[in-house]
Amino acid sequence: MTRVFSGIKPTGNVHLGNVLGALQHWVEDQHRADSLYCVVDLHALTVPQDPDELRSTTLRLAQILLAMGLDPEVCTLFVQSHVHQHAELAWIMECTASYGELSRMTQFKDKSDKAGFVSGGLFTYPALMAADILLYDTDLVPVGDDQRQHVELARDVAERFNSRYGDTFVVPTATFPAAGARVMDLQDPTSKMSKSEDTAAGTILLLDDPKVIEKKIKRAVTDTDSEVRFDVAAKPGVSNLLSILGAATGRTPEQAAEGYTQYGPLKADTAAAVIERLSPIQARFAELAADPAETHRLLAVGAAKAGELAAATLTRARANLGLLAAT
Ligand code: ATP
Ligand code: LTN
Repeated sequence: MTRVFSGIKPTGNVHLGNVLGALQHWVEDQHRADSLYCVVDLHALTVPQDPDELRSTTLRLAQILLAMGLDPEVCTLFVQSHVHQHAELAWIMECTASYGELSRMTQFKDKSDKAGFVSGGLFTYPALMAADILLYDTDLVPVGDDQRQHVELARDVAERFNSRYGDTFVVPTATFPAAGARVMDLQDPTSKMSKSEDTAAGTILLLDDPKVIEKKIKRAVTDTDSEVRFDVAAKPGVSNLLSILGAATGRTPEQAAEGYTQYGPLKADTAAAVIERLSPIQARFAELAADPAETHRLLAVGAAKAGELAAATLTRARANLGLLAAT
């Protein structure tokens, strides 16, 4: 059976871009493949975190994933740091990736230009991501467009390791959702909606109140003429609304554009579609948040399942590398 792996960082608040660009596909995929989904808390450490905040954000993110419909009986849901093999294989991946490859990562360039403190981890982050993926003999890695380069690196590193040390890792392939692959900031539709660089008015949070969602969409930046048409280069604001409306209702942006001649009704319908999509998730989240012990229990089951697979792969990698077996 095809093996799928993906991860999400427990930083900031889950937003509509995460939901439409990634998480809703995870929920669908879990029934089609042998899927593992991971709250990648070690990845959050590339920038300094407040410990209490990190703990609660990690738990809350797991609850959001469960609320969205990830079913621990169907897929494997776990927290990255609960499976120690991630950090261990990451070192091996750092030693397999080249400095030049890591230097070419555009996300590192973007983030390091903006950050005051640039950690070593921010630079080597793609090696940890490669470890996440390769530990599980992953075939497919569903990600947003922004992660394309990182998955490409994981492929290159897997191939290099296999050719140096013999067949060890499955070479993964990235997959990208057709609709809503990139949800843009409502106030700045040329940059992506993001957890860490959010503009409050331009980011719709999964747990936003319906009234807030309505207001944010009503105030979304549109374009100077008044034509409703999907054209990302010429009309980024309107195209973003069409991507959102399409992804929230299972259609392409072009299909979503049909019948609209004005921005007002497009915004009203987009807000209604987003609220209808998010409300049931919010209700289920409230139930889970009231019983944290149950989430901890489910995460322990996930970590045990993931740990077994990870241990087998790491043992194989260690042996092929020539690390002396501990007896
Ligand atoms: P950060 O801003 O800290 O990089 P993020 O909001 O991009 O965070 P991640 O945790 O990096 O979120 O990503 C989780 C998943 O959501 C990834 O698959 C990513 O590609 C996807 N994703 C993130 N932002 C968007 C977006 N605006 N549109 C579509 N998908 C997105
Ligand atoms: N880097 C990704 C999150 C991530 C991931 C992964 C995604 C970490 N490890 C493994 C897919 C597979 C991000 O920032 N969205």
